[in-house]
Amino acid sequence: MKKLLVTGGAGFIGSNFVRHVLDNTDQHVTVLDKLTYAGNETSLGGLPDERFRFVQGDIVDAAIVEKLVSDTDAVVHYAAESHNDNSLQDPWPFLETNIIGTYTLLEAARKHNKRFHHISTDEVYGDLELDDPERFTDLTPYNPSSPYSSTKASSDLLVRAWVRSFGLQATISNCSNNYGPYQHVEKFIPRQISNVIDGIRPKLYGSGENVRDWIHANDHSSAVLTILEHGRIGETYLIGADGEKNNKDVVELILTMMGEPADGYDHVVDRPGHDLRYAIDSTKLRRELGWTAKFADFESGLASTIEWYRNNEAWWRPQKAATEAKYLALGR
Ligand code: NAD
Ligand code: TDX
Repeated sequence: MKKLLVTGGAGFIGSNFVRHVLDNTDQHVTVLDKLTYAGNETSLGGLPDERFRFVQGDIVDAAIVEKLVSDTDAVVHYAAESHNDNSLQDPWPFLETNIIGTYTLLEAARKHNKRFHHISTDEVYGDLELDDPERFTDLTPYNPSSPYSSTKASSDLLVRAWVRSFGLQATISNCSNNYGPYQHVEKFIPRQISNVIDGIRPKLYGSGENVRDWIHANDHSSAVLTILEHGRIGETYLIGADGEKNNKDVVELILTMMGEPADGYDHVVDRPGHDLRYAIDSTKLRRELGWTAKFADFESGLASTIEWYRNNEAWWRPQKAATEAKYLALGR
């Protein structure tokens, strides 16, 4: 493969993957991104012109999708509406982008017989009890809770159907919660870091007992490239780095690392339908494809993420006030 089309490459994880590919391979990358409120072209600054191209456009637009897919060797599909809280306020953009957009890409990949990798989430499996000894595997039944996760589950099922019915050369990955630089300040970790910088007390939904399985975005990117290059067609790989932590512990860690008292946060009204716990068993990816996480130490990854937000206020500042205004209206 010489040419990759990366959808959603101006977002948090997509931009990380683009940098990872350009740094570690000789491939050429075209990004197709609508630049919604979540997209930021400056996340792709300083990339080599001769191997990188940015196209602003919508994955629901069949004409632009077909043109770009016909001119690539493989598609890596990150573009999505990605925030659970937004999906509870207005589900429609999630149906449009996550379902119709994925369908539009699949049809173009089918017509032009292109390799396809679909990026998805562990949220398609629903949630686990805190004491459940089992973790999610690719055999766990789908049981999504939110409009966001149900549209991601729908998109996964479309990919599976295109593999089985049309022989599409596709793989799927379902990853746990990512953290790292360039994440929108609507998400948990950057919201709390930027709150502390602004002298606002961090906001914990409900009791804060909810567990997320954290992985650094750099590890997600290396796993996706491994699957794209070596994954078996038709297979689903779960990506995780054994990073389970409850939200309360993460907030307290952020406060302590930023020199504030560990109890300097507020409990706010819970998210409706809030998933209790996610946990990934990534044995298949590790054993079959030999992938390992390099940034598995959460505390040092968090410290460098805090440092990045301190040093890159110009990147996140334009989004902060509007994001907090939306949360204020929800009482969160
Ligand atoms: P993000 O919201 O930061 O970025 C999404 C990007 O997609 C933005 O650049 C946006 O402009 C673009 N986009 C949205 N709608 C589009 C459309 N119709 N056409 C073209 N571009 C469009 O999201 P993220 O956190 O980087 O997530 C990327 C992918 O990874 C998503 O598919 C998400 O479901 C998946 N994922 C995320 C996480 C996580 O922890 N953030 C974990 C597992 C999987
Ligand atoms: O202010 C907050 N306070 C809080 O307690 C926010 C924004 C969140 N939370 C909680 C809710 C979750 O339990 O923190 C946890 C993480 O919240 P989010 O960052 O919104 O992530 P989550 O809902 O877990 O979903 C994320 O991981 C899976 C991504 O946003 C999804 O795109 C991905 O699929």
